[in-house]
Amino acid sequence: MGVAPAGIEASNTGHHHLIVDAPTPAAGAPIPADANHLHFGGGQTETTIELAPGEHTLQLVLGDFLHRPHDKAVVSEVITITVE
Ligand SMILES: [Cu+2]
Repeated sequence: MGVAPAGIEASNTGHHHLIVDAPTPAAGAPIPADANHLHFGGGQTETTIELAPGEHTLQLVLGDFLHRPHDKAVVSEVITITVE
């Protein structure tokens, strides 16, 4: 898969979404945009975020030009981190 900005329709591309403390987004619907669902619609491939101390889960989900997970979702494992 390649990275393309949101709104750009090209096969086998998408943009990253970082899911924080939320379940894997459902297939076929746009990924919500809120504090738990961060969109990198500019095609960014890195970021810095600040989280409250404690345990958090993180997952990357690639979304298509309309922010929907691909048919056969391209997702990372869910990882758990502890912020001190
Ligand atoms: Cu998006």
